[in-house]
Amino acid sequence: MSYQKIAVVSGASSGIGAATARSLAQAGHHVYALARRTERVEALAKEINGTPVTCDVTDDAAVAAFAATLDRVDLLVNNAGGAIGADPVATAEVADWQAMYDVNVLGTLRLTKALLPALVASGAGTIVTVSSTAGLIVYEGGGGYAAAKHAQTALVETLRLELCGEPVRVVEIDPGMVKTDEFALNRFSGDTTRAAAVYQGVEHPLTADDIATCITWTATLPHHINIDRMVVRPLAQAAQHKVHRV
Ligand code: 8X3
Repeated sequence: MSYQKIAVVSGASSGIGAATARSLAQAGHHVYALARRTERVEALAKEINGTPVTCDVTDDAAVAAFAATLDRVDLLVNNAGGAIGADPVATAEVADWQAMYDVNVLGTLRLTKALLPALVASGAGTIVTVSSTAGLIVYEGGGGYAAAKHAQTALVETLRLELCGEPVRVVEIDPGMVKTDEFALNRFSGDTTRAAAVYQGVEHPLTADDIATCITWTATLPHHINIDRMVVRPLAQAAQHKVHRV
């Protein structure tokens, strides 16, 4: 008997998370759209006929309470995360590093731990974690973000080893330059000039929809195919420091 697959997408209030929720719904999933901002996830869930979940992935109790409401889960997309600040190590704010570790790494850990029993029980589970090209390479001013993203990658790679033999595939998506409404703005505390400079002269930075397409593809392939790691950059970005600007 076929049934509608159940997906949980964190960080679904904007950007890649919201686009992924839409894309997975389009592909036939029932989506639990999870984020801190209730109004946003409610509007999105209404649009895609999904379920809104107000939940902060840095809150142990909130994640556990959410997991307890679910009967089954086929797909978890760990998307909640982001960068805070771009200070050099010499002047870095310890609190920014802690916050980035909490949401990117421990947020992934909390949700993954909480939903893993259900994902295993589904008999064909998938975990897609959105890390970053900053999980591959470092750059000046990106120390705290790169440290968190490298750690998130370490978590994912460890998990894949530990789940070998279980019916859960473990996928990592590493986006490069993606122009979303909030990523750069959050990083620079709402400074629109600094945020705009990130994408200055780049003809086609990736969009949230581009990454959602990649996530949905990896999650809808036949279940024996595990895309370990997908690095996705815009054509104009050959490497972290090699960006074509016009
Ligand atoms: C986003 C990519 O270059 O801002 O995760 O670190 S970058």
